[in-house]
Amino acid sequence: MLNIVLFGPPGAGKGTQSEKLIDKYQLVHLSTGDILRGEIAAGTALGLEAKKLMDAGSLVPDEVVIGMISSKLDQNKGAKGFIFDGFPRTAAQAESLDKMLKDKNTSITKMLALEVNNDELTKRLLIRGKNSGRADDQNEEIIRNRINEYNNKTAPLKNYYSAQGKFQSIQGIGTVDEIFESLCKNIDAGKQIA
Ligand code: B4P
Repeated sequence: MLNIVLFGPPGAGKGTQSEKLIDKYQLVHLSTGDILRGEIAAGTALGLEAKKLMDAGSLVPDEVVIGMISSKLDQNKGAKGFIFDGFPRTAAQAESLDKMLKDKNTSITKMLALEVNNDELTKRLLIRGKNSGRADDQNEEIIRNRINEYNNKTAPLKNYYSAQGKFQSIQGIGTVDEIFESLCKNIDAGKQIA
């Protein structure tokens, strides 16, 4: 199986690149952000709880997102592989993901980290906020909180995957197609070795 963690700060292009990667490699796209927004749209109790945290730019509790990913893995037993987009975001999530995949006799192939500076991230998210209506893209203070959450809780996962020899940094500034090409080169190089 090809299991890719697409990593990066908010606005780095994870969602944008995931859409292209699932098409090319026929993978199942698991975005915890999208699943949570689906819960909000459906008006579930989980969605109502998550909305308060998401609107403030804070992370949703680990047990909530781990449970969501676990059931999605069970629902996609025949998949050729997965793109994990926005998950894991904490050490506890990364450890749980490793355990869940091990139980299914598979593992993460690679963690590809899109690198984008804070000024560019803020610019992209404010532009998206104008059209998307997403509360967490509307003002700089919330965006700053999301970037801080990323730096404090999520960025350390680079070390977690480096220790497993799976971390790869990717330049996240450029055109969508240029970045896609870098990601594909990296995935394809890994496939030749495996
Ligand atoms: P996400 O939905 O993951 O939100 P995101 O980080 O903003 O998405 P992404 O990074 O994919 O955006 P993209 O670059 O594609 O999470 C939202 C919230 O959900 C979190 O804050 C948290 O509260 C909660 N949550 C989700 N997962 C969680 C977890 N595991 N644990 C706890 N809480 C969790 O797009 C950004 C913009 O940039 C777009 O407008 C795009 O068009 C543009 N763009 C993309 N590539 C570009 C390029 N090359 N050049 C210029 N612009 C580009």
